[in-house]
Amino acid sequence: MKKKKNSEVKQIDDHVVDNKDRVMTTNDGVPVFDNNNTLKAGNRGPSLQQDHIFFDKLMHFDRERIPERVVHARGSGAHGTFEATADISSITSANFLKKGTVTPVFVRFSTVAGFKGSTDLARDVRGFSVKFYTQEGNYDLVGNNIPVFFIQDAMNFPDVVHAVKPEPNNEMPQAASAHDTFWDFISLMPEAAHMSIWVMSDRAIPRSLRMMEGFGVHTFKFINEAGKTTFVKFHWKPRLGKHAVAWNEAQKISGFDADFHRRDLWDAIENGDFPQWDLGVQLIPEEDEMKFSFDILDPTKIIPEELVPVQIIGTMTLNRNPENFFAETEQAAFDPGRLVPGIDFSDDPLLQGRIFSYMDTQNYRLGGPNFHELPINRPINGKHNNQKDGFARMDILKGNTSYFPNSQGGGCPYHAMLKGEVGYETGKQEVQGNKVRERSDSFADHFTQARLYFNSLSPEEQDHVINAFSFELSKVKNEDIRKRELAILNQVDKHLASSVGDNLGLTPAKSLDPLTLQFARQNHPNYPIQPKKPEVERSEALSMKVKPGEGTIVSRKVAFLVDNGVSKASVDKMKKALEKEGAMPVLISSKVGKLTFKEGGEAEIQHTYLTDASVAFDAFYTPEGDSVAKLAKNPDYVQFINEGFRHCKALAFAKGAEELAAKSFIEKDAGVIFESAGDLTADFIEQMKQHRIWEREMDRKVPS
Ligand code: HDE
Repeated sequence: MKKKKNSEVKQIDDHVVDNKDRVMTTNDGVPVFDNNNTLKAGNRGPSLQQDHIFFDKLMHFDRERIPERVVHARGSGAHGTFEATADISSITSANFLKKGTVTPVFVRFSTVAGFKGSTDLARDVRGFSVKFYTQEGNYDLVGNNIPVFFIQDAMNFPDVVHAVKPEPNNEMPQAASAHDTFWDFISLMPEAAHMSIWVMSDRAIPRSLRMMEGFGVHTFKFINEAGKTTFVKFHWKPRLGKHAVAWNEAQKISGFDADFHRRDLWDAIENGDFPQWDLGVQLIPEEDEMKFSFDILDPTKIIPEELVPVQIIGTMTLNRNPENFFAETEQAAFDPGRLVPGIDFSDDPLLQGRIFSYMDTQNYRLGGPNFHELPINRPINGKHNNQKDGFARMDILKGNTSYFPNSQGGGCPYHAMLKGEVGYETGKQEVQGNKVRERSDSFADHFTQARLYFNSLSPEEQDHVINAFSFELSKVKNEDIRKRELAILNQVDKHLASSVGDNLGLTPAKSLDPLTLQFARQNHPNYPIQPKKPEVERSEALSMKVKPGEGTIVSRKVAFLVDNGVSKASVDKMKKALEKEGAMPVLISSKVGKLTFKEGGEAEIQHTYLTDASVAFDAFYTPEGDSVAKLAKNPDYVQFINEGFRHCKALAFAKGAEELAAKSFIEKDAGVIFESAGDLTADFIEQMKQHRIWEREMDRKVPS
């Protein structure tokens, strides 16, 4: 793939090592004569202490591992660019947001709870970290794919993480929140109610990293040239729409391809299907800080788009895979404290706690304070200061002055104010108050927005939330915890609580559990506090259901279920139509290698019923031909289409293959397209655009 040489790419390329046509050397560059045999006294004798070449190799190997991230350990990264497309210069002085400016970025998506090698399809929040290499230094927008958080104050962060991670005695379960310690914590923290409904919704099992939204979560501040503050919430809106898999699918994908999301992102970029997101902002004038029924500093709250619309200010395109996972994705150090002029923190107490943690953890994880010098972390505009030494220092500072002020070094590096240049300036803010460990009662309404989210979902999405809570709480062994959580759900929505209760054989209590109340009163002595009337009770933007007439099938994978003797004409007709819409047909047959067509000629098969699973595809097409008789006898084929049906995906059958539907549980139904009944290709594409045919799910489950 042709590489675009922006300054970040150049900075990385300068460090790329290519071993092609090179002799192997030690780490000191000494050519290695024999890389197979250690030095021994006689060819059957003991190894010699003087084998420096072997020690050089083993010493490096022994130290290849670094601590994985304590959270968000599992991640996938990509390079790209961000282009600012709107004039917001009256709101922020941020240089990279000036209309028309193009800035290199590196993005890392992650799950939160699982270890580095865990499955991509865990039910979990996804991290959405973006490093902008701006001309005024690096800016990191370290967000998630869910716009709210479990807790309101940074003090509770290690606790929520300990609760969700595998339990400390037996280190189980991996990458899963369905266990006692997590729900014990959540059921004692009513502030987690809102986020827990998001995590139990389809948002927590995205179809693709390319098909999820991103959120800055906290309220931040924009500062303009005159020093005026505007509060801001950040949103990433995916051009491919927001989509999920079904929970039953997620569990199976985890078995078939634990790298499902990583592979999908990698392949899309390699294929030139560059994923794109628009960056949106919700702007709140400083004077309106206290205007809403909720506190904009509370990270368990969204600002509904109906109240403050999202304005698009730029587009991000990911167009280059890393050369090396460790050097780039693993060593990338993100830090929400890393701001550029024109952007500032708000007083959100969760955000304030993050300002310390990231720098601290990078120092530990990357082995000392010089991690900024790793190619992936270096600012492209250069770093000039008097900091020096430390493990693995790479910059070689010229001259004999490393202090300020100095005269010997010409007073350099000088600070921006001395020459009237732009430097980072914190927005002015009047601050008053006693030193206290307290929480504002404006943070005490824990259920109104949880209800807003649940009410904004379609009936199918609500059903998924109910099923997810039922699954998770069924896995909880302690019945007191189940009851406590049910009581919380009952505060949110009666239907939600009673449906989950039915599945657990429990009747939800009317009020919060005394233990939950006791903990809530530690933060708010008068809890529960009468909530303010919400401005909106439903927000369309929160549902993921595709609206009629919308939707795209770009980059969707369609399984063409074939075998030797399949009709080329029947394959090609559908292939052409799908490729025109940007979808990806994939031929699946009984073995890899050559596939012979009915009309003669061959195709190369890379995917088989053996290696691939129905859950990895978005839709299914069975072409006609002599293959039909073979497929009729192939249980793996029948499993493929049954499962596709169960997961509400579109299925198309060419005229001569229609009888195959009857071999499974599939009948004439929504999203099941028979060529004899209409326009095969157009109908198929129309159904695929909806992402799923959810109506089929409610009452037409089939075994698979
Ligand atoms: Fe993080 N978080 N976090 N977090 N977080 C980390 O930093 C932390 C929070 C998020 O792709 C760690 O480099 C505290 C909210 C992402 O490399 C650590 C608090 C949001 C990533 C850390 C929070 C996030 C991290 C672990 C509460 C959404 C992955 C490794 C006060 C807005 C970054 C690391 C990447 C990673 C601390 C809460 C997002 C320990 C103390 C809220 C996307 O520093």
